[in-house]
Amino acid sequence: MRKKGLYLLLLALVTALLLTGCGEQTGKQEGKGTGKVGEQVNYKIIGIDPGAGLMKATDKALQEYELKDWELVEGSSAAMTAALKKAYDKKEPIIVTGWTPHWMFAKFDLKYLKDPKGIFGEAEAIHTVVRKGLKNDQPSAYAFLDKFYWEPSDMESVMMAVAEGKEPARAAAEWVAKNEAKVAKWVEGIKPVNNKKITLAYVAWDSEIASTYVVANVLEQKLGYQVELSQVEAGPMWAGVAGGDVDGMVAAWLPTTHADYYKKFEGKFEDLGPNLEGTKLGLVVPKYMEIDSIEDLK
Ligand code: PBE
Repeated sequence: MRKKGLYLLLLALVTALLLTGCGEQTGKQEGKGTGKVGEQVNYKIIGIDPGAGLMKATDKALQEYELKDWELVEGSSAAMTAALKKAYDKKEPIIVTGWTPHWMFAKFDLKYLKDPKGIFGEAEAIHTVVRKGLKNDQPSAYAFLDKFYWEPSDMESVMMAVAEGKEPARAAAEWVAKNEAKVAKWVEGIKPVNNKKITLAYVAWDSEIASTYVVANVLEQKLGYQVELSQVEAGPMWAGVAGGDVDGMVAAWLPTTHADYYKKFEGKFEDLGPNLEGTKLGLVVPKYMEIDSIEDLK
């Protein structure tokens, strides 16, 4: 009787151990993405706002790599990073549309999927674009916008502060205070104005929230402007500057990402050139996923 009980207990223990072992293995396989990545992520790529050039590039990638079963999910930058964080915390597989500069690469261990067909383009630059006539109407703002140029690491530090919960205006003000010398060069020799109004358009991309609030802070604090920020979609941002309804923006990704908008409105705006160089776009996954190329999604 006692022997039988012991035997049964042992059997139960061994069975339990075996089951746990098997369960663990399955879990591991799923998390690491061996086999069918598509099934693990329901053939979904988590996108951002539909007007983003990144979304058009991803649509093109789905075609060019013949990923017929796949769906690009529209949303927003905020929804994308929220989905990424949720999956990452649980070590679950996820594929998102991503770009650099972005705080997510500092917060999470991520990698770009290789893009052998070059659909997402080479490194490009973010340009400052203003309405025609701004040079005459608002020479001080124009001179500063023309001068505005910073490094990816500058933008990232503002982005990071916002990602960690700071109000964008506060994060921008703190960055400006910490970078006196750089800011002084941007406004050197420019005459401040007395409370003139100026409107900047931007899209709620984390990178552009950072740059736009920094530029607004400098216009207000160093040059005496009263800045109105207009948060819109990418199409209306370009249309606003081209139509003269807004004075300018610092969010034009060129020559590739916003090529359509650039062509559509060509001749109706003034391109002041790069304010940041060395960007990148693509499909991004956590490093714990065992895929390396967009081709692995087939
Ligand atoms: N982005 C960030 C934008 C430009 C800035 C890469 C998401 C886009 O795709 O249009």
